[in-house]
Amino acid sequence: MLPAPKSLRLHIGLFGRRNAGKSSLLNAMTRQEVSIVSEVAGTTTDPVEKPMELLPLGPVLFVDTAGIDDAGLLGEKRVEKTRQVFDRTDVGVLVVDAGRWDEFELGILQELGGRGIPAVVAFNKSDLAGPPTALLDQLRAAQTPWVETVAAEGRGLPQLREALLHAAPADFLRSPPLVADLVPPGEMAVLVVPIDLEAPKGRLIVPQVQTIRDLLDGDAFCLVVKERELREALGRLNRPPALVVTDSQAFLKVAADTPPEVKLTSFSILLARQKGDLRPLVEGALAIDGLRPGDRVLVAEACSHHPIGDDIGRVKIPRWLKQYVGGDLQITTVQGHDFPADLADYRLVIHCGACMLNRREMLGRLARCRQAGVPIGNYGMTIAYTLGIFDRALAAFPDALETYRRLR
Ligand SMILES: Nc1nc2c(ncn2[C@@H]2O[C@H](COP(=O)(O)OP(=O)(O)OP(=O)(O)O)[C@@H](O)[C@H]2O)c(=O)[nH]1
Ligand SMILES: [Mg+2]
Repeated sequence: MLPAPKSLRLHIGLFGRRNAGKSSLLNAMTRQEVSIVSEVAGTTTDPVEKPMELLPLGPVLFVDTAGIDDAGLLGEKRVEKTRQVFDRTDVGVLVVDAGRWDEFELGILQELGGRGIPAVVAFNKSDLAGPPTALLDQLRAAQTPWVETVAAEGRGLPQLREALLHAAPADFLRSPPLVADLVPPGEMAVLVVPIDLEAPKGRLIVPQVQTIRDLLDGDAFCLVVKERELREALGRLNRPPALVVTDSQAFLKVAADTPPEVKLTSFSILLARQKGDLRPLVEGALAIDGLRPGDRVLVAEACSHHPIGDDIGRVKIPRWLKQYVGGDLQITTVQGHDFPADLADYRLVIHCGACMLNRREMLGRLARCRQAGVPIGNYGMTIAYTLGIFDRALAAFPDALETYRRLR
């Protein structure tokens, strides 16, 4: 895969007075010595650019700038260069020096605000001094997000990452394709849709409908069958489909009835890719091996459907996990927008495909799990893993498969 071109990266500009720690923050975020750091005010003169993959946001470009409280002739030139950076900034980070706040800081916020650029305030050197409470009240009233950091020690960086995720403009978080990239125009996908007790009367559920729509948008064909009819339906095709997508509850039967050379995945895996990122979810699936009887597991479901019968989140996944672990587990289920702020007690989180969440919210949950050091898996991936068909379920996604091979 080619690295993302610069133009597609979220440009994050670092602004603030000289010596506030802008370059130190950049180096801490990238874990590299990208910019020169020194106690001499005015160390950075020209803007320094650094592309990186900032999880969970994706490809970004940091732009470190010269402090713009500069005086003198050389200062004017630096200020001019820094001003140009505003023109290409998608999100601005105002780096504040040990709580020091006057018209410079206010001016930067106004500059960003006037251009409609979202801002995050990083109160750096918070080991020396924090922000005054009156200022925090003002920021709160203006709905300006802020975090406290100690760049030199890497403190506050996960919080800064999450604040950047929330501040990023919506179109940067535009979702990757659901399925159309996996099925070329003129090729066929077979969708396996069990009609069980939980299937709503007279209609299909959101992931199924969205998959059909995406295939049509991509000029592909699609054939929709129940799991019982799959083998017969495949037998009637005069060439194999490009992809079989199943409800993950029918994974085992569908894997048995689909020829091994045909790519196979589940609706919840397709959704998980579109709404989030499959790579951390691979780690989550592997973490099942580390579960022990008595461990706490959080099952998170984005929709608020009324569970009946053998509900996947409440009955089936808990049952499969307990069988796999060989003992009881303490399972908590949350639905809708509920997601605990404190994840520290959980050994594992298992999430649905998140068709009812937007990408920002799902990426935020991935970030929160990462920050808490708690692995997060996905319904379909968990089921595929426990059934021993993980390779097959990931075959359509080279990135995720690569992560799996590396971690295994
Ligand atoms: N105590 C403390 N010192 C810090 C922190 N972050 C940076 N510093 C120190 O502050 C000084 C300035 O850091 P830089 O990263 O060069 O600051 P800058 O904002 O890039 O400065 P210019 O490029 O001159 O505008 C250096 O001596 C850093 O080691 C922090 O969180 N706490
Ligand atoms: Mg600098």
